[in-house]
Amino acid sequence: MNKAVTYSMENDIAIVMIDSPPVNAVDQSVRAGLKQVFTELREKSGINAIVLGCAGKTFVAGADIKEFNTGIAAPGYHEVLRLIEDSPVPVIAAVHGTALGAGTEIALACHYRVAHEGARFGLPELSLGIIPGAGGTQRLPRVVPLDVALDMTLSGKPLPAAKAAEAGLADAVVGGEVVPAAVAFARTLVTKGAGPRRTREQAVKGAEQATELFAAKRAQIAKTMRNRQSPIALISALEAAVTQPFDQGLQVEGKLSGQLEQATEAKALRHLFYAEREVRKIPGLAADIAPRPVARVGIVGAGTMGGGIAMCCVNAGIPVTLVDAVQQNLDRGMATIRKNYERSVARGSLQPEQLEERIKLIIPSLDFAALADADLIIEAVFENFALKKEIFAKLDAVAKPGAILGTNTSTLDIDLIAAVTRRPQDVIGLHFFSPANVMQLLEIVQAGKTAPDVVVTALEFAKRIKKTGVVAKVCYGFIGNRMMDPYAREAEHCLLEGATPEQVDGALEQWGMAMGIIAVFDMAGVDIGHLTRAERKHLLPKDPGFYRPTAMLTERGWLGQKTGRGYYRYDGAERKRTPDPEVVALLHEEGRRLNIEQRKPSAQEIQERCLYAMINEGALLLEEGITLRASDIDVVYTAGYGFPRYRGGPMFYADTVGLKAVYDKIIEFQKMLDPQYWQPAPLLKKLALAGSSFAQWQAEQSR
Ligand code: T1G
Repeated sequence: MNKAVTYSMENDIAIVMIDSPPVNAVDQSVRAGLKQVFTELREKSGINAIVLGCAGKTFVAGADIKEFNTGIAAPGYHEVLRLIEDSPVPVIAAVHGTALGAGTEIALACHYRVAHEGARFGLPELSLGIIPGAGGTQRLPRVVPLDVALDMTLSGKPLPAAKAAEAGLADAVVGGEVVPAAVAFARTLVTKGAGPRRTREQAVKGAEQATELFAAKRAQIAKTMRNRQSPIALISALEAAVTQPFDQGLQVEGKLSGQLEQATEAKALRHLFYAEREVRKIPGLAADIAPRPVARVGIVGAGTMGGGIAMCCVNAGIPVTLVDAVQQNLDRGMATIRKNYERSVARGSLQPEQLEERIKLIIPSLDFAALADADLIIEAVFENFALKKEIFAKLDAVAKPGAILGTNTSTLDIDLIAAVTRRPQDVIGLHFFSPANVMQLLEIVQAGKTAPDVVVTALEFAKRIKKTGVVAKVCYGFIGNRMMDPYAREAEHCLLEGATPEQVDGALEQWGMAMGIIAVFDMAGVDIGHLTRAERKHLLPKDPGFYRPTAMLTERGWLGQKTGRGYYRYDGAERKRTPDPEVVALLHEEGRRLNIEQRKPSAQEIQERCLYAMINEGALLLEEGITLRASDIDVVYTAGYGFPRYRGGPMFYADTVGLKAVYDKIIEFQKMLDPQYWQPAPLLKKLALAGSSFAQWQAEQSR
């Protein structure tokens, strides 16, 4: 037996255990081990049932993703799973943790499934741009109803054990150790003479609704999963389960799965899988630096951001002291938090008792002294430099020694904020994105004097509150907003050249952005950017057209959704945007007044100008050392800015276009547009002319 898969006997029941840390991902050694053991057990007498379980924190969590780049070495999945399924005695899967991808597929090849109450089953392959490739699309609808199989595979959301049992995916749900429970379950099967229940021999459940189900799902993915191949392939594979015999259905799944694995979409999503784990690794920070304990968090500012951050903490069970200068703000902040949780209860995603537990974890106070026992204090007040400095001076006086002082600023210089304290080493940027209780991204800004263990603590805190923490150094806008500036600058300039807001947003959304940037400005408030730029007027380009549309709308009080009109009009509660001819005429007239050529840029030009300006800024960030890796930029944009995951992030996308093509287009824009904005970043130029890529550059940096 290889060490990845072993078995032992408990009287007439064989207990097979997979042990392949850290998550029992299936690689060649696991498949070979399963083949060897199940072949041996087939020939062994005196066995009446087999239990298959896993050591460690979880049942098989999926195929080893590293194999996608190397190919699946023999024995293949179908050979191994068929061996399990063809066992002459009942095979019972003992499932705990997260049985994802191949994990659920192995469990489906078993005849019965016993799940720990905390276990979850899932087929999240779409999140990797592929479809289940080990029979999942053929076996799942033979165990759960077709509509459940469709929802599980399209959403990729894991199914908790109780719901899995309701659907028929788990035959028993237990509270204690799952392997002994599975052995007991096996014994009952043997006693009652229940033999193998081979999944492939079962009929698809709910096949009679197949036609309308598939039609409805195809319509849904056409709208919500644009530009992607894997969802379409998934429906075809599930359809084969209904229309074809099992073995032919497996072949359809295999063909579709093979086509997807090497497509750009899958490569982009695998890139992000690794990138989202790489962000936690900070070169130069010793791996053994311990995080400081964070048992209580203080938050200054009970507004939208402060309230959202408080929710993130109490959702993770961390008590919060929420401080504001005005009782009315505190009351409004607490009421907003309660209202947000009530919406979750109404949606069924939160139990009423959980709502009260979380609210109880927040102590509102008007007194800064209430922060004295906080281990981490996050300032989340209005973006005003003087106010922030005043607050940090007060925090310096009340916070206990070793407390970490975080600022949620998105644009101000954290070095200068730290300088008003006697503890600059304890000051760090914690830039949440609004709404903080929803958005995944947390930019962790390491100021010049921030201590290494403060960075490590921030990364640990991010994981604890289920955020994706990305470390940045201090510059205007850090990573995300710094790159958003040129991206939005081009979008706005197109409006002065004859394009309309719906053409600009349409081009960006058709390309894959969750929301066009013009509509984003309306949602966030058109004046926000304008006021921030007003604070640094002396640093702005000498260009009357620079963000001129935002200035004009702000001057008129057309601030977006919050005033019922901005670039678009917003009527009714659902805030659906409708074009505003008055704004279009105003901006085109302004463009002519500024002698800007009315070029009416095409959708492709809008996409290239916005995206390549963003990519070029990203290259500057890499050169300046503001960000550690090109893949960190990709994580920032896919986790915090609605950048389509199936394109991998700005820098991965640039590599798929080819840096030489990006560079050549920038040179073309330099001649066609305002050259001050189209100076190629030296790193981009160097890599483009060398035929290299950001990925290669990053790999060389990490050697
Ligand atoms: N392959 C290889 N390594 C993996 C892995 C995987 N599937 N999943 C996790 N790891 C590594 C990860 O890189 C990290 O390594 C360590 O385990 C801990 O991970 C045939 C084709 C299971 C919920 O998509 O969702 O099966 O950085 O930090 O927060 O049809 O990992 O420490 O060196 O994420 O506790 C389907 C992906 C694959 C599951 C655990 N399965 N993994 O979360 O730990 S496709 C997935 C996860 C497939 C079949 C198809 C999570 C987790 P390192 P972690 P965690």
